[in-house]
Amino acid sequence: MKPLQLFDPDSSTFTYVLFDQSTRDALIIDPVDEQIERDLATLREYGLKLVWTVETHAHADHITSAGKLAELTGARTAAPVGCGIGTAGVQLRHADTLSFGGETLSALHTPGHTAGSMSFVWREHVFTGDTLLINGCGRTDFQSGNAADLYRSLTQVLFALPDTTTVWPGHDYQGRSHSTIGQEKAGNPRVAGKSEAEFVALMDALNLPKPRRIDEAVPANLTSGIRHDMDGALLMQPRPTQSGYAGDVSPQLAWQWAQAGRAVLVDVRTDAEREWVGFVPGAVPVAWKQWPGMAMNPQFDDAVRQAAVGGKPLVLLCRSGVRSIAAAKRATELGLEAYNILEGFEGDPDAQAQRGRKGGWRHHGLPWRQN
Ligand SMILES: N[C@@H](CCC(=O)N[C@@H](CS)C(=O)NCC(=O)O)C(=O)O
Ligand SMILES: [Fe+2]
Repeated sequence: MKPLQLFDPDSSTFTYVLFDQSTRDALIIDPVDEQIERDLATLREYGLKLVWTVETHAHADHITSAGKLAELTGARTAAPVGCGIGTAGVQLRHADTLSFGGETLSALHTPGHTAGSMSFVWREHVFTGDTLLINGCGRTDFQSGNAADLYRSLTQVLFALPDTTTVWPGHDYQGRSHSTIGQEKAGNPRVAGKSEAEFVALMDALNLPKPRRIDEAVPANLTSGIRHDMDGALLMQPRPTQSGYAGDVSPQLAWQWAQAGRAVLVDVRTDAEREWVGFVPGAVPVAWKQWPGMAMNPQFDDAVRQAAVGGKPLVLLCRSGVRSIAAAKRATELGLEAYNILEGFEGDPDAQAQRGRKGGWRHHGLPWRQN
């Protein structure tokens, strides 16, 4: 069984989709923001249900679509614990596994390109991110990179896999798609037959230009590609937008409005998410299920029309503010006054604190309940 390999020509990035052939549960590795429509179309074409988005590291050259994919498909997000991607729901450690249907992906900590970088093993395949590239390896001159660590990750972790293991890299800049551990061990010009000192000297002398998008990409990737307004928590006046809905409000302001009967809270997460993460008391539950390009959901239209009794404004919340914006736009199209709640509802604050994330409904001292 082989992974689906997808390519983003702008950043030369490979994205991989793995799935269980009978349950159709799928996992995506290193999805690229600009390719989200292609990836959603691929999932539809193969009849797959995305259950995990996984990052090999916090990328410097492109922005991930992990946060958006999670919002649109209900997938959970996973990233290496050492990468500082605080928004990822699961912080992976060496030897951790992720299940999709009856299939298992195993994490290998392979530092060097970045300190947190990981590779992932599935069956007879290894997804090496920017640790091992075909006839090359990731650079080590930025983002906590370290050439000696990379040498050890290559020679002691990846080259310890069976020679027949297929290598699926994070990038290729010369039109190649995959390799094997045996081929790379024998012929990779950066590392084959080289001592650690020789490898470090070679890496130190590369003098590569800085990636074009690094200043924009790294901060965005630390929040799974979703950029929050960090002032959101302090916003006690609605902030108007030009984006087709009335404005953004903080969770506190939304709650104040709801308590005072000035607005109706609408929770656009799915039933499964509400059960899993927690319920916001009094919020009208109506899932926003529209995938890009799909027809509108008439149930949503009916439910929000009913919720806006007496012309009351609606304040919409989801997990991280992607679906709630789309839903607020739709409610506005229906002639309703609709606001988006910044930062959404991420559940257990202790788990969030561990993930280094500051947002979330309960974090703001607002009530919630677990079923
Ligand atoms: N020209 C590319 C450079 C990309 C780049 O530096 N890629 C990193 C991975 S994030 C790398 O390790 N490249 C290895 C190499 O170029 O040898 C850009 O501007 O984005
Ligand atoms: Fe990279």
